[in-house]
Amino acid sequence: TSGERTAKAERMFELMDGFLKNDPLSLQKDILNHVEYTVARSRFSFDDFEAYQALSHCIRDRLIERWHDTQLHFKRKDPKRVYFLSLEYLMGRSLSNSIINLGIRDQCADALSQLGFEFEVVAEQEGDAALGNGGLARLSACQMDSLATMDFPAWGYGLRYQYGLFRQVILDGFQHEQPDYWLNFGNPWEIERVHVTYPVKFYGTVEEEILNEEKYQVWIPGEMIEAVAYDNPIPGYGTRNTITLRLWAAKPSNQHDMEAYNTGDYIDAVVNRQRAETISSILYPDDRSHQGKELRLKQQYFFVSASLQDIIRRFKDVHKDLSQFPDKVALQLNDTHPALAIPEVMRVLVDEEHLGWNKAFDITCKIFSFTTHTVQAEALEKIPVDLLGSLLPRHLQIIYDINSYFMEELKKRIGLDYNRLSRMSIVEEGAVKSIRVANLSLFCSHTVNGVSKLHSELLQTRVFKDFYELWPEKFQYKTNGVTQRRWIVVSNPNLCALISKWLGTESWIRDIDLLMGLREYATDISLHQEWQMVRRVNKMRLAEYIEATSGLKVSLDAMFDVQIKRIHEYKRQLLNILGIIHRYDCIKNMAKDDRRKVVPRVCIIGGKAAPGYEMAKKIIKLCHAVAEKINNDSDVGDLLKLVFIPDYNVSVAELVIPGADLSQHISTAGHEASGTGSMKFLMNGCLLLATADGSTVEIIEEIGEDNMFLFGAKVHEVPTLREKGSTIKVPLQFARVVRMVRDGYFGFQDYFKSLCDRVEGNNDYYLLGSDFESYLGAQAAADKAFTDKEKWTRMSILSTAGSGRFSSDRTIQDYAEKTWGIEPCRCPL
Ligand code: BZD
Repeated sequence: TSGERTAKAERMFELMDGFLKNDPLSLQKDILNHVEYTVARSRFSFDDFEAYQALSHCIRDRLIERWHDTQLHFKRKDPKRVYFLSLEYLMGRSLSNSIINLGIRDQCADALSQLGFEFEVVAEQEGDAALGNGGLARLSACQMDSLATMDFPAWGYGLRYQYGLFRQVILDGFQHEQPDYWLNFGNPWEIERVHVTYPVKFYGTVEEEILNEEKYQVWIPGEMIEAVAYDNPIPGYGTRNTITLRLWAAKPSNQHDMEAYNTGDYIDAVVNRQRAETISSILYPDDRSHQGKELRLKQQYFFVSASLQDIIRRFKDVHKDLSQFPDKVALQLNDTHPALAIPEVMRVLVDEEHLGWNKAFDITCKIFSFTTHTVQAEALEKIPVDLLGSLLPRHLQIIYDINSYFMEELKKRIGLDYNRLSRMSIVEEGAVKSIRVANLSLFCSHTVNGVSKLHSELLQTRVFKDFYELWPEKFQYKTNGVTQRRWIVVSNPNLCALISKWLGTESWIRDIDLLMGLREYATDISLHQEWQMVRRVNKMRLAEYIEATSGLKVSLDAMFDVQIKRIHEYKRQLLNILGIIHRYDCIKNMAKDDRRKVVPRVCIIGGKAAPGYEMAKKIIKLCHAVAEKINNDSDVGDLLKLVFIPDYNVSVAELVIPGADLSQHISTAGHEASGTGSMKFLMNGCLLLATADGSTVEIIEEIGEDNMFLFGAKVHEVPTLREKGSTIKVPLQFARVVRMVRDGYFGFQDYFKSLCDRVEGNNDYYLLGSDFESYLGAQAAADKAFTDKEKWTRMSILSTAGSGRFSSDRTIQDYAEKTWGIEPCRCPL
């Protein structure tokens, strides 16, 4: 009876001694217990890493308590849930973040210090979880933090890659990639769910079957692989809610075993089994091109199929009738990567649940929403039909069926405009017949979101113009955001304390709009002093890191000028480097006396190039070649330094961003869908030097042009400039710096030739030449502002004060209301 069950539960809770306690003494006991029994080291001798392991297990225990309660609460309340489907998550480190969100940072620091350890040192033992490439993947991580903090009933689904994003090693200035076998040292943040497994099918054939006089398609698969769940609890801040990020790993299915016994070829059978695991073994490191590789497609379907089985099972635990599915479930596609979920839902509803096609399609279109993260039409994913037909024959049929229906609907709207029909078709009839995944996602989702206002306009007027004209109501946008928990509270504790002190509350950590309150003190001299002090300490920390990684000593009085992000031609790291060459050239040609007027700079660049992206790799090499020259030139001294920070990742960002005075976001207008790095710098009071691209347009709306250094062609000017091509007059300085590279001033003349070709005449697609003068102007304005300490500090305070709109809390609130239709479901304390 239920009375007996309650009594039993109470008795067990008593035996457990209630919930774990968070006072420093209890924490010490728990840490020592984990040292002894989990890490299996002696409590008399353990090092920083073992202390990290033990503390992590203490925190994990506490997360699990809250996580259980949250899941139980969701189950009882049965609210509509959102399922966030993403192939990539860049979580970074978990320890500090979890401790902050649990609200026990001081207690943990105390406990450690009484055991003879230092919190910061222990936290630094942790490696990054880097299951993603760049902005898209870090955005997923920020959004998970907001979903948990804001009590939304949400699940994240993804893949548990054994190898995360490669480690970047620089040898002689060249990038080399090393595998990131991140699970080597164990991962305390995941919980293996050996019993949560689903079979995922591949290959085979489709046969027709007749059941009760109805025809059904039956997929007879040729291969079966098992998906095992690994749960990563995601704690919210200031709430008990702790949600799940469920990542799937591939393991061989037991079905294979039967064959092995039959054939008697034991060794081969086992080796074959092993191969199954390759599906989740490696993250694709390319964030631009889609190569139509079978393994990638397998990853996508593997992840989608396991997630949907899990989601449908959870739904069916409580509900019988699948027509209620849209009332209880929202499925969010993070870019087109999980779009196979669309034909998969159709397959389950039609082939397995035996719903009629129309009914199934109606349900499907009500549950999916889709967010795109790109601007370039060329970057849109395509799946070769042959590949899809062999790997997922039934899904190909379903996509064809959807497309026929789509074409019929279209003809009703636009008649026989064949050009337009073929542009909009889900199937592309080209040299390689392919599926246009974006078109599939657009047609079958109720909502498509852009990631900034400008991006959304470009989607409507260029990339998805045809669709927008017919279904304008589907188009929304949600400007990206980042979580202030990680990007201020965890990574910049001094600034965090300062903000709380001046606002007289810590509430801004959950309610970011309160940051605006800082505007009131933007000219207050005592805030200025404290603000400058915090910034200086952060610069010191960064300078130490630079010295440790590159041996270079940098002056704290110099302006720290940072550009960190993936290396791409459109992001124009090359423009930055050419600007640095120009600065160097100017210093060299100056009279000694004039050099005193130069504002000293430390230019910091960091980022990874996709392994097959030749131009990006050349840009990294050029940066090193130029640094070599400048940093060893005694004429220049502290006036100019150039540092490349190797192996840029989330935890490097946490260190670099708080120490930056100026940061660069200088993509050619119209190419950066949003950009989220800028938001992190903004929150930390770093001034921006930027083009009017992506989210910068909205940052201008918040802080005003006066508080940043804006330059470059505007979006609407770009097409004309491109048409003009080589007839544009590029400034002499530009020709000169390119010439220096061409002539071998920095060595490697042959190697850099193609890079120089890329930015001259008609080839200058990203408009480095035509933007150069205005870029130098913005740089000069930054120099001038930097010499006026008061002005700079005011701009810095106003940047932080104006960053509220760029919290992922706001993004998620918007999604919840306008796209997913979900409400908070807060677990009682
Ligand atoms: O997504 C990025 C955009 O370039 C940024 O402008 C934007 O701010 C962020 C978040 O919306 N896109 C990516 O990061 N894309 C990828 O990483 C990616 C990965 C695999 C395949 C294709 C693209």
